[in-house]
Amino acid sequence: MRTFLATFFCLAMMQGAAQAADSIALKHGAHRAGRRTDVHMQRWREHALGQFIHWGVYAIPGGQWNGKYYPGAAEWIRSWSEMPKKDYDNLYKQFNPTDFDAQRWARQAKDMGVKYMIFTTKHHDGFCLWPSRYTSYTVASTPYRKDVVRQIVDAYSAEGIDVHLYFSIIDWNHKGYRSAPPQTPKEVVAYEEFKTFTANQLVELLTNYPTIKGLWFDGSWDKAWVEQAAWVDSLGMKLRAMSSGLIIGSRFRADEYGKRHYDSNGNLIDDYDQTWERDIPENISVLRGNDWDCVMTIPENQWGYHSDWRGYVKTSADLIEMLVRCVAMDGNFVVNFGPDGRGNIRPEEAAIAREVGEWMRDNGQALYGAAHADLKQQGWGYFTQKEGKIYATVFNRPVNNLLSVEFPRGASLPVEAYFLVDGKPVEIINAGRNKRNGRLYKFAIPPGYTASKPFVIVIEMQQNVPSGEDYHQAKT
Ligand code: JFZ
Repeated sequence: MRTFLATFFCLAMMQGAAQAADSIALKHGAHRAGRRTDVHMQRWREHALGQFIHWGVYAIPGGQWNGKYYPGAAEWIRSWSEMPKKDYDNLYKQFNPTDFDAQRWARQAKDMGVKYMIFTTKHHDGFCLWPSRYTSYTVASTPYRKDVVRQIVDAYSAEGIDVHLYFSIIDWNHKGYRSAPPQTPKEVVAYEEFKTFTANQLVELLTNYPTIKGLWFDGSWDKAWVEQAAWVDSLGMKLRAMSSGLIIGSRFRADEYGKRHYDSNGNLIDDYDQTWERDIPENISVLRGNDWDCVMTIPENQWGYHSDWRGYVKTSADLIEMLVRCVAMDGNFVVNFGPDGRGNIRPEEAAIAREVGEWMRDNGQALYGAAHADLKQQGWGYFTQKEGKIYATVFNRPVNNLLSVEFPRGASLPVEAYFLVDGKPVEIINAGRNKRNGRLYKFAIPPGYTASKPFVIVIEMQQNVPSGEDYHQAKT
């Protein structure tokens, strides 16, 4: 019996793919246990900051129609009862962004400090910013005519910024597209055509733009799509075979039980957790060691260009705080831009890009390539770490000018501390043991030190403290 059990457990473990004892056999769940370990994913992980761009014919009405204000997200205006579908579907005839200059956008992104960008090749309306041969509803049919995706890929790549392509599965322009599963034979045929069309377009994108690093999927929540788990899984494999190292988030496919993002065994589907949309996890443990990104709008919920931003608009200070918070939990933070119908980035966004860029020039070292540091969260800010250094980014300077840091029992200890921006020393005070038998240290900000922005203190350690990797190892 014992031998039998031992053999059974060995076999169960050899099944691989995180098949825990109580897990079920899945054909189309996660295909890997834990994080990817290849160089492509490592590069992505080190980006810290990204840019999202939502651009399409919805930028022309810019959230208004016939003088009426559309209260939804501007890129959804076609679905508004006040928006005649015919009018929307003819907007492409006016698409002529004479001010569009991909190099200008790319330089601005570079100055902002972004390392990767995600560009909408096709949003839910189905309008393609590349000249797809599978539909005429593309930029090639507009007065502008030129391939926008090509210009984006070339200009950003020339600046050393990795390009990922956003692609919506929802396509309101394709006659075979539907949200509910097809029922009648006729509907089945039409949906099959839609599937073939979708696959063709994705293959076309990877063929036309082979240097892209990833695909950012959206609109994959329709029941019709979810039911195609096996087919979507094989499509994903085909795309990966075309592009080595291709990065795909968890918003592409469901498992055969219809579970999205995390499969029926709780394992992350594909390469990173894509559920953090305008939302940041409470703490790193909820991520269970998985890679993730947070995509964030500057206004409340506007991705495409809306001429009239109402409600709270985030400042660069808000975004910098979110960025550091994400990187401190091993995530990337992606800020969205919605250029107008003529191809201009609006002044509010340009100011954000400039201000974030200024901060990143002084402090980016604390974020690029940095990882989570498993130290007790403190109210004054966030920890990141790399190469034996802890970076303490201070957002709430304590009135007594003393920053508390608790090092767990047995952990490496601080050797030296200084301001990142000018190398000026910061005094380290050994404050004895904390409650958990670890060490409490105080880092003394000189009372005369003035800073109008969040600042970083570098703490040189004997060696690295535990990182997010430990959550990963605990899981597998
Ligand atoms: C989708 C789009 O509908 C939207 O227009 C935009 O492109 C955005 C990036 O993605 O919107 C979503 C998708 C998922 C959630 C919320 C909005 N979600 O999971 O919470």
